[in-house]
Amino acid sequence: GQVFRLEDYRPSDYLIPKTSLTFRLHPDATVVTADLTIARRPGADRHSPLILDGDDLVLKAISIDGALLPASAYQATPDQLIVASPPDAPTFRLRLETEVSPSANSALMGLFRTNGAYCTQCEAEGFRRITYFLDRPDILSVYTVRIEAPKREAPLLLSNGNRQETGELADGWHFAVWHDPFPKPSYLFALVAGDLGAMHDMFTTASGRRVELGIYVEHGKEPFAAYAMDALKRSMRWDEEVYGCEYDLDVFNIVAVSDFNMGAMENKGLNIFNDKYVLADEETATDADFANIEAIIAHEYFHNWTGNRITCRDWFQLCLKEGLTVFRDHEFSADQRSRPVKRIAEVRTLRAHQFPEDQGPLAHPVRPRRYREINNFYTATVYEKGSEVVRMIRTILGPEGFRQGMDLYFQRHDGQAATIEDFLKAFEDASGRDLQQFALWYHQAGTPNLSISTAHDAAKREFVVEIEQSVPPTPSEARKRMMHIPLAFGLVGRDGKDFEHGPVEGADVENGVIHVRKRRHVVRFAGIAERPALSLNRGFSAPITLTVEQKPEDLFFLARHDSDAFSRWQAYNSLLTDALVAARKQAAFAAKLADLAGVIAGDASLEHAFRALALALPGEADIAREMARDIDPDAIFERREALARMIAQSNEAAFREHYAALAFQGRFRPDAASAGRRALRNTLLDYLAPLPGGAELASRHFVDATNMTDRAAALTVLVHRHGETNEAKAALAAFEERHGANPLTMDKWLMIQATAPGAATLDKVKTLTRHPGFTMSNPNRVRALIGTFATANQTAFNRPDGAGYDFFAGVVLEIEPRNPQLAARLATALRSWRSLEPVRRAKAREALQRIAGSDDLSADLRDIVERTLA
Ligand code: BAL
Ligand code: ZN
Repeated sequence: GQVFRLEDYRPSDYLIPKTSLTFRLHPDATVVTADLTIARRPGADRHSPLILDGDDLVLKAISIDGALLPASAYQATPDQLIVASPPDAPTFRLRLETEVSPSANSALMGLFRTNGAYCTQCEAEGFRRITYFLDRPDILSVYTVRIEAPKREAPLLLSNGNRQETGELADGWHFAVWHDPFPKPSYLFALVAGDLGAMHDMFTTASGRRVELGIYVEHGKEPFAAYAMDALKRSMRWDEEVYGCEYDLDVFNIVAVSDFNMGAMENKGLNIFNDKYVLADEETATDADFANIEAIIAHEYFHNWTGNRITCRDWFQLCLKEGLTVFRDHEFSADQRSRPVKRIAEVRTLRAHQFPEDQGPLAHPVRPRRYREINNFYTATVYEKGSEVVRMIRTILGPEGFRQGMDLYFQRHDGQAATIEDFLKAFEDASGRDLQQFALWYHQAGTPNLSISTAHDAAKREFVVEIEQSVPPTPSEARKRMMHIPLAFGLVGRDGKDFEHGPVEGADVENGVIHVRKRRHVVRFAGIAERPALSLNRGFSAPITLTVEQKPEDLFFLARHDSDAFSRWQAYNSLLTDALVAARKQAAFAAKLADLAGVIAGDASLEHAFRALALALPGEADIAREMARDIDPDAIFERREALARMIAQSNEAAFREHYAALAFQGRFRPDAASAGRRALRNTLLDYLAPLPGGAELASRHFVDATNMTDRAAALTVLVHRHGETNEAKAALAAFEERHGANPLTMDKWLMIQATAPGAATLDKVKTLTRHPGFTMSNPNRVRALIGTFATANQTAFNRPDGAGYDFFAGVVLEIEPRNPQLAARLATALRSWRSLEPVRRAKAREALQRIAGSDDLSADLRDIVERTLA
């Protein structure tokens, strides 16, 4: 396939200042009329042809300035429309008529049907499946959209912007006209038509603009939108208070649909959501679902300024909107919930998703330089590492400098399609800082490592920290340059307070941050009388790995006393990881770990959620990542179980007592504190489950549960630890009986079974593909059953006989013709195949080769498997 390169960017010779669209909706034959005002870009060649993008289109009619175009004047294929000699006038009108079939559109890109409604998804290149267009993000156009449909079938007609006109038509049809005054790229176009229920509210912006808010859902689901609506209003207020960003239209609508490839989409004034990230109540959604809804509602809303008002010049700049907007939603959640708990959760996610990507065959820079299929670059690197890079800019500039940089970015680039260079320049100009070396974070792939050793000289009262930087090679980047790494730190004294140090030599150190810029630094801190415990990468100031020569007693000390909550969590987590990776046999070490678990579980000065996160053992995939090669998932599973049992046994009485004390009878609340209490109690249940009476305890927890968080946690414990018992079978049946009619809740039922450890789960998953609630045509179902099996079931997916991979390859190939994007995303589950032990490695490669060798692969899936095998 074609490779697109950053250095090949050229502005288009033509612009489309105005776009008028008319949709006459029909399930199999929707007629789309596009009336485009086209202008030649000043300075462009007068003789250049007009070349518009298409994808799978049928052209029905074409005219320019009112005159039909003779066949000799243009060339139309499903993928392209070329007008060889467009009029030599400053502007002209091109009118196109295309016909598309929403019901035949199973790829869920362009205009498609979901639950009887019409819906669009245009990012990144879906608009060209609706009409021929300059479908690239630097073509900003003002849209007017007229939608016509039978009133009975589609009483609701929505598009971007403000509603301008509505009216009746013959034969029971009606229409609505929407106008969006803000020029936007085609990927932000959206249309929804159907018969949906609504929840309405109002928001008054800081300057007094009254905004009508609407959330549209399936009839009967309106009450499930209440939490999302509340999150939306809090997001709107937060963006005003923290960034001075106000909403700019008279309406803001959100539509929840059940068939959607992405989590959600930020179309101007009309966000479209996967219903999983809108619908919630205590009976159907877990605390994690509530937190995700809050974060994603905020994320899509925040795109209005970072993505929509300022968009991307080209798709290489995707992180310009995504990394920045993830950073903004992270900060929003931190402000709404608990900052340290949120930070720990972010880092766990980054390590679980981005680190393996950065350390495997699909590694790419935050701003890639080339792609074959842009859909495959909506990655953890672009999103999550992209957010970490923005966070580092704030660390380097300080909060005020960062805000000044953001203000300048908004002021300079509002209404434009910008680049990462523009973004960095705004921070450089606002702060006077040089970010040239820092910019490598955007250009260079791979997770940097800092290797650190320390020495203390009591006579000289000097503490010396030696730092060595390395950046591992990644595909097509063998040699790396040294990065600018802001390393937050503390020198912790015996009283738990940070030492005030004297002058520092060997690196720039300011506000508790060492600026690592070279391969090697020897940093000398004067005025340190006693050997401190070194607390490093506080708050996870840089997305790196650390190799530290550190005494375990320092980590035990930091786990109790570090003033930085993240680092306290990190210290204990490092000890657990050590115990799991090195399988330290010293009983004394393990006993100290278990003691500390008891202390953390009962420490009332710590938030419940923090305690739950600290007690959660590193996952099997986390341990595998630390081991890096020759991974045997069964051995990792056994070690992890053994450590969990040891911690539980030595704290049994205390854990039972805390578990009982955390029971709560009051009214359900989804807030962070209540969720934290449930999280800790459910973590303790997981520890107690393998002990005598565990199945009965979990069964009682299940029966007594008054909300989905507790019910799902108990079901997980029963199915994963006591799967063969009557208690587990009864609970599965009771869950199905209670929630069988709600697909989103049944996704949890599928997911819990798909992640049960052990080889036998494979057959269970195969059986579940035939369950009436499962279908390969809904992305959420596929991700719940197949996606979690492949990404979160280390033992069953990685069966040494290769049967897990083989089944998986078959499913990927089955989904591929229907929905290439979903198939490609699933296939990334095999990206770490090279780190497996030789037997599994060979089997995984066979599965990848089987996919690669199949005929007619889509560009999406071919790109993933070829890079994975390269
Ligand atoms: N732009 C795609 C969905 C999102 O990141 O908001
Ligand atoms: Zn986004």
